[in-house]
Amino acid sequence: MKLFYSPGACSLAVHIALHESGRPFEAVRVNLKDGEQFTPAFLAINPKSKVPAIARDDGSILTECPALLFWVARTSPGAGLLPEDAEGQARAIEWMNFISGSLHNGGFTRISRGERFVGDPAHAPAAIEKAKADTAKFLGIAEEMLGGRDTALASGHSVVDDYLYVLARWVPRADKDLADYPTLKRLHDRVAARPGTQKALAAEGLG
Ligand SMILES: N[C@@H](CCC(=O)N[C@@H](CS)C(=O)NCC(=O)O)C(=O)O
Repeated sequence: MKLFYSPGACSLAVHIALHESGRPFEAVRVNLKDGEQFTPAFLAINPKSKVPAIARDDGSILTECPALLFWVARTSPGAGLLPEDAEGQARAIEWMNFISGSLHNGGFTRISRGERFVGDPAHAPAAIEKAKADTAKFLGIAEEMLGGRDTALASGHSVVDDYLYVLARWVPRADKDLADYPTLKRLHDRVAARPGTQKALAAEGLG
C-alpha cells in the first residue's frame, strides 16, 4: 500500500492513522508547492489533484480524508481506531464531515488558496480576511462540540482526533492562537505525544 502525502497537509492525519494501525505502507511525497498534483503522473492517481490518496495492494485508489481514515480504522481490527457501534460511527462521520467540509475546505483552504475563490485577483485579500473570520467561527464550533473532552468521541481516542490534530496545527493561519481554544489545545497536545504521531511527523520531516 502507498500513501501519497505532502508534509503537514491534511494527509498527515492518514499518515498518523497508518502508523497507529501498525500496518506496512510506503509513504510517497507529493510536492504541492511545485504543482506536482497537476502532473499527468499524479492525475492518474487522483484526478482531483489532492493529497491524500492511498493506492491499495489490489491496485485500487481511495481518496478523501474521511474515507481514508474510516478505511484504515475499519481494516485494522484490534487497533481501536474507531468505535464499533452505530452511534459512535455516526458521531465520527458527523465530526469528519464538519472537519472536511467546513473547517478545512470551507475555512483553511479559502485562506491558503484564496486566489482560487475570486474572479478578480484584486478581491483576494478581502476574501482571505473573510475566510479567516469564518475559520475562527468554525474553530469555536469545534471547541464547543468537544464539550471539554480531549477526544472527539465519547469512546476515547480515534482517527477523528488525528484529523482534528492536523487542523489544530493550522490555527495560526487564521491569525488565531491555539490557546484561544483550550480543549482543542489539550487534544492537540495529547495526540502530538502519541508514538504514531511522532513517527509520522519524523517521516514528514516535521519532527
Ligand atoms: N476533500 C479533500 C481535500 C484534500 C485537500 O484539500 N488536500 C490539499 C492538501 S491539505 C491539497 O492536496 N491541495 C492541493 C491543491 O489544492 O492544489 C480531502 O478531504 O481529502
